[in-house]
Amino acid sequence: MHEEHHMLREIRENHISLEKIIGNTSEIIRIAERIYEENRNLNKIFFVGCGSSYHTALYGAWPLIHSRIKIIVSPASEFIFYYNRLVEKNDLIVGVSRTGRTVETITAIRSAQERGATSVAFVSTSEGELAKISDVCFVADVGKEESVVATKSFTSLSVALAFFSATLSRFLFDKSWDFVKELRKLPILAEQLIRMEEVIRELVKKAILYNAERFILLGSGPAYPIMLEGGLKIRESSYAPAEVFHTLEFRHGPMACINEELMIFLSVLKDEAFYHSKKLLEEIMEKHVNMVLLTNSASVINDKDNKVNKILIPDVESVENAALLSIIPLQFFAYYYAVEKGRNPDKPRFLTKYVDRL
Ligand code: F1P
Repeated sequence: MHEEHHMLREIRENHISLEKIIGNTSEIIRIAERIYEENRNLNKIFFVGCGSSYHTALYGAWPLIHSRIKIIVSPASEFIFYYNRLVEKNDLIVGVSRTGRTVETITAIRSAQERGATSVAFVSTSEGELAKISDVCFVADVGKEESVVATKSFTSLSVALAFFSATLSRFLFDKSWDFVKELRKLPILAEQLIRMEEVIRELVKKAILYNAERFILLGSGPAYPIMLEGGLKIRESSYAPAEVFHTLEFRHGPMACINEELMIFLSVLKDEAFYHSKKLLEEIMEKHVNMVLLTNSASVINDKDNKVNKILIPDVESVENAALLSIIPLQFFAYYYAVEKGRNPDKPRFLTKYVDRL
């Protein structure tokens, strides 16, 4: 029965589409080269998208956020209403969209073009309008994605965009990124996580047993957009409230919401935030909350009584890749939780594959 859902099949295909993207980086390098050559006085870069594609924009802009160039990442709608005023001739706009048909993203690209900006599209099909109107376009070959809920297209477009940003930052500032060197490992590591499907299914059964009805997801740095995406997967496929915060923001209000119905997903990855995320983890543990820890550090907690559910992310060197991989267990969780709740995750109520009205 579960096998019939597109969403499940598509989560299981994450590694295949990642393999295709990583085998096609020369095309992305060509695009970055062209942008660099034709825009020597590049001033600002806007990244826009909606829903999952907005999360891709946030994750994919990360390498450039650490540069001297001005970066503005926003939902495409916010760009149309506010940020487009800031666009000038030497600016670049990057629009992300799985379908290339989302009205806000198309409108954002058009309005930036009218103000003289160069536009790049990251899409998963050349058939949408976005591919046709953009100055440059990268089409990620993710194969068919039939579920309304984006899964493998999210991982592929996110890797493609982050690689593009890292390549541009190499041309512009001679900066190299460790996550780029590790990209080749991603498909195999994704496959390792896909093999954890049964573990996640058990975790969902526990969540049902605990009466978990609400979720909070916490992450920082490049894991923040990934947790945003995990929260969206839960909301879209099961309609359960799933809020997402930057990790330490939890102490600034959300902490008051702890109750028996809550389950917290906390990402603790080995980076600058590690020590502080670990301290928050200990603090939450004292409050006896249902918790799932997503970590690439097996020894992060002393949990002899096995009170905390742990999902071990393969130990890659770069936090960017560890963060990205974390979405796979979250996709499985969202899927199985939805099925347990009697929902059809392929066709969430009131949702369509893309929005065509403003
Ligand atoms: C954007 C999006 C999807 C979401 C929903 C509505 O689509 O927000 O992420 O799942 O179906 O549209 P796109 O611009 O990436 O095609």
